[in-house]
Amino acid sequence: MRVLLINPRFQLPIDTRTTPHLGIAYLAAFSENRGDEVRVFDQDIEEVPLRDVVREYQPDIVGITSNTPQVKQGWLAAREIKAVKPDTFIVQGGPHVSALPEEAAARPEIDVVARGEGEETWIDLCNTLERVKNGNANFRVSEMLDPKAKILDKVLGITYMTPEGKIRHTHERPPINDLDTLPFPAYKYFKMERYSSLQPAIDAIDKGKSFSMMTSRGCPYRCTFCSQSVMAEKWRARSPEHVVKEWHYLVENFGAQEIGLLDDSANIDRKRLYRLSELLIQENLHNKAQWVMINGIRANLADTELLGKMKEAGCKRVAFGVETGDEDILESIDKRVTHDQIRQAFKNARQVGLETVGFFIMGLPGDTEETMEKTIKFACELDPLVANFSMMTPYPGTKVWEQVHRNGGRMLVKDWQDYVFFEGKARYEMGPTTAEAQERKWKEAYRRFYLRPHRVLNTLKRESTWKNFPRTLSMAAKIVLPKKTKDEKVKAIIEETQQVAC
Ligand code: B12
Ligand code: SF4
Repeated sequence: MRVLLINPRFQLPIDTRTTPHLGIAYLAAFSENRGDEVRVFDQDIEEVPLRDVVREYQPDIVGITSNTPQVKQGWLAAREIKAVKPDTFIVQGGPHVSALPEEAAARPEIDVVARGEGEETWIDLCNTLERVKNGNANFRVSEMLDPKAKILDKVLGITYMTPEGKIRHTHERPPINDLDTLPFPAYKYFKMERYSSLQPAIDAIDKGKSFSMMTSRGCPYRCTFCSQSVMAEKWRARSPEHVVKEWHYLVENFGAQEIGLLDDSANIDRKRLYRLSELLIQENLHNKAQWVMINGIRANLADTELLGKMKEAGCKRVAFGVETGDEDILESIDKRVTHDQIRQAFKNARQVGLETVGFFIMGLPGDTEETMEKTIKFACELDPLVANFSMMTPYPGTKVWEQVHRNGGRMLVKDWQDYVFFEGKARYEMGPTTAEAQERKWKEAYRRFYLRPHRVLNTLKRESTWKNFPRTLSMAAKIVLPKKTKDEKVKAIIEETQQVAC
């Protein structure tokens, strides 16, 4: 079959970099193993219109990924495909539709929603479609969705709307148990030369060959603000040996110079991470590509022995989710870590020579001017190399979303595309957590953290400041200058997306 996988267009209101989508890369690898012809269309970097690709390629099945701010662009893409080729079977997956499957399933341009971890569901759908289409010259997508035909009943983890307008959910799909059975992400379907670098939030060198990797999936914690709609609560890990094989593959086939680990909580099993570090040294990979932890690792499990070995194995930077400087709020968000553990983790990282990133949230439920002040002070005390202050954005499926909707909070964003948190705009307000206080403290946080004299001096001394000078300049402008209006291109995208109901 001909498979088309789409990462819908998306713009962040910050200067952003582009990176191949790992979820799409896994789906592509599974499709390749099934024997399908595969194409990836990443709207962030494509120059040709989607409709031209569909007209020429004539896909049988299209998979569209979507997080919350991307979801409407996903629907627009699906509409464009159906307008060119109405019998295309369109599946939408990813974090947003996993949290709100009914909303997407009810859209006429979406045939099926894949909930949660998607590889097995995707292959199941491809097998089913192929079986139904085989020898059926008059195939119509509605045949698949007809409940009387029971075609989709056995495909676990999906939601769809029947031709009569009824929403059906099949049972949950159990998570993939043995992650060592996963193929490596299939980057060969991506136009690799068009991607800029690893992460917008991290100062990797622009145009450096950087790749993402996930060595474990899931997280056993359930912090109230975190959107955990995709991966199961059960934490599952790849073996260090399997990870090292992929490391070799990225270094030797793609010339990877930098690897970002995207795990939600990479050090849940500290022995595994220690062993991975040992293997990287043994296999001489520690000299080939430096690596950074993109997401926070657990502060309560970050001892000097582990961090020291990671440093020896080529790790450059670790991140910790600090979230708040207020003890009571820290407890209320269920982070299950204490400020002393966080202090110790930063101290340990510094002791072994690792750079640090701290993630902080302004506007957690219960936050007031005073508690946000404590967050700023705590950030300055910990003094990580990078302090990232997000605006609390209640995503569907999170506990904070429920709190806001049940406890009389008020969402200040109406459109899914505005569910982004790197912009200094409050996304909700509730009780003492006013929009005005959130926005003022967010701005103050950046100014006070980064404009301290020793920070300015350190920034000027850093090599990456000068290597990425235009980027550094634009970041600095964001801290000291008022927000600029969005440029014409961004405006056009926003207007286009506003035509789709949220
Ligand atoms: C790396 C990352 C980024 C990177 C790259 C994003 C990207 N396009 O890959 C950057 C830094 C750009 C980023 C930005 C943002 N991110 Co982010 N990001 C992640 C992170 C840490 C890893 C993503 C990943 O690679 N996962 C591994 C792959 C294998 O999983 P996956 O992509 O979800 O795909 C699987 C399933 O979802 C499903 N699936 C997905 N698509 C499809 C399609 C089909 C057809 C099928 C069948 C299945 C399927 O199958 C896949 C394989 O199992 C996740 C956390 C996480 N654990 O996933 C957050 C996460 C996705 N991000 C999140 C958020 C909120 C954002 C931002 C909105 C933040 C902001 N700035 O305001 C922006 C959005 C920007 C954008 N362009 O997408 C949330 C999403 C919540 C939501 N409701 O949408 C997450 C879940 C973090 C969290 N726990 O809250 N992010
Ligand atoms: S914030 Fe981190 S530790 Fe908390 S639930 Fe999300 S991934 Fe897990």
